[in-house]
Amino acid sequence: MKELVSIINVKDYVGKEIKIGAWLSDKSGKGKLQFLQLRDGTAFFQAVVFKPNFIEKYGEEEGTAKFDEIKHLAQETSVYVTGVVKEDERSKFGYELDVTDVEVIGTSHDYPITPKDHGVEFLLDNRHLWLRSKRQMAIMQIRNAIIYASYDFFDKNGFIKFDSPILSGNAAENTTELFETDYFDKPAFLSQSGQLYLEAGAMALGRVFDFGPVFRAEKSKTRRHLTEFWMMDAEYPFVTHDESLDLQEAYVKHMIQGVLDNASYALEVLERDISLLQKYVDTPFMRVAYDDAIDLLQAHEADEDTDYEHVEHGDDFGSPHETWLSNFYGVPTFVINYPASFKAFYMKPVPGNPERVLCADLLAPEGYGEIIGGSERETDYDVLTQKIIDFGLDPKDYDWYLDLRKYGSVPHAGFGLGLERMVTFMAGTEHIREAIPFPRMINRIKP
Ligand code: ATP
Ligand code: AMO
Repeated sequence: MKELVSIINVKDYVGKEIKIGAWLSDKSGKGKLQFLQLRDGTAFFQAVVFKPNFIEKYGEEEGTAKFDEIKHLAQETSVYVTGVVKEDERSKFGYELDVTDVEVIGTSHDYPITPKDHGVEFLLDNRHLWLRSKRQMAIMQIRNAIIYASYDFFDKNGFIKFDSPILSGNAAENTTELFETDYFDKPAFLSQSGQLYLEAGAMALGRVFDFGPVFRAEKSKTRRHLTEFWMMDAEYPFVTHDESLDLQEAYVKHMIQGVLDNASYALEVLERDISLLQKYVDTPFMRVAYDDAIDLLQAHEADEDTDYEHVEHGDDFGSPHETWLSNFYGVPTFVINYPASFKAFYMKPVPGNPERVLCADLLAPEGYGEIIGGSERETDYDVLTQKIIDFGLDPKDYDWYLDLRKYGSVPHAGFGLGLERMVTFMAGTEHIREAIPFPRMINRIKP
């Protein structure tokens, strides 16, 4: 069989006859012409079927029969299409395929997702098919580019991939969003973050990272929350929090550049502003103290364009505050030194200011909100034990974690990036549900 060419590569075959394996996503035309919209997962592309060419090649009877068969192909029929690649400005792709043969592989009937607009609940019910759309293909390609850029970044910066468990005997972040399961008559929890295990990894192997699914029983519906999402977590010893911010900035820039370099077709499909993304790579990120962010929010809360509630120093931000700040700053911005009161137990206090902790959330620009949470970790055994008690947790559950402070405790820091938040930001999508193949949300676990 003739070797198949991926649609994304057809530009390398101008003037040549090629064969592609694809699905028919749409079809139009009349009379002697049929336009086939083909997709193969790498890109979408138009093939043109011209009846006189078929008659010339196969004779009147066979040529007409072949042309008529093509005319009646249903959406999502799978086909091998052979044709000659031609440059054509009228085609959105810049190229077209002048078809010489179409071979049906699998038929299709009454495909539910027609080219008209469908409601989002209908599309989510049909997520297994919705993934075939051009936009969803583009988002998944961006997701892939981010994952590859992440591995590349950590590898180049001396990090080892260290896999933390999914089933755990203790909470990592908070106890309100835990999924509990039965583990041979004892309670176990699905991981909310690999961080605590990564800290053990950092004391054993130095720079470590982990990339895997995490689970949070998020009770509310927002456009930024899933109940199952993928987290890129990193941890490293002998580092201060400022140095950690430098690394996070370099990491985010590396991912953006990776998307620009390796997912340009997807960015084009999504009509993402390339120059804006390039600006984020070329401009230093901002660093703003939490208390300054509160002052800013307070100063603007009476403005016409704000729709957030009043916040006091010491309050957590709500999504509307994050959205506003993230729009205001215009470039990715670290908000640092949040109040200890609503952050996790393992964070180290700011020297001389025990009410604030050495942590940062990275807010993406354009209203996308938080994409990274990170901190310098508490290193003192007694202080950490007391913090665990103050948070209403049982130090016995954390004995192994406390051991890390008993045997050669060192300053260390780390951070976690929510992959789907990054995908949403890069793809410029409205809602996080499109950033993962099969989204899990409060009311949705199927398909
Ligand atoms: P995220 O913050 O986005 O949940 P996180 O795990 O770091 O990630 P927190 O630090 O606990 O969460 O919360 C920070 C902010 O995130 C909250 O102030 C709020 O803006 C938003 N947020 C968190 N959980 C929810 C939720 N379930 N619904 C709406 N907004 C939320
Ligand atoms: P944090 O709780 O801030 O930090 O989570 C890290 C990042 O995970 C993403 N995220 C989510 N994405 C989708 N759906 C959700 N429900 C959701 N919740 C969080 C966000 C967030 O910035 N252990 C620390 C990390 C560390 O310090 O190493 C942690 O889990 O992008």
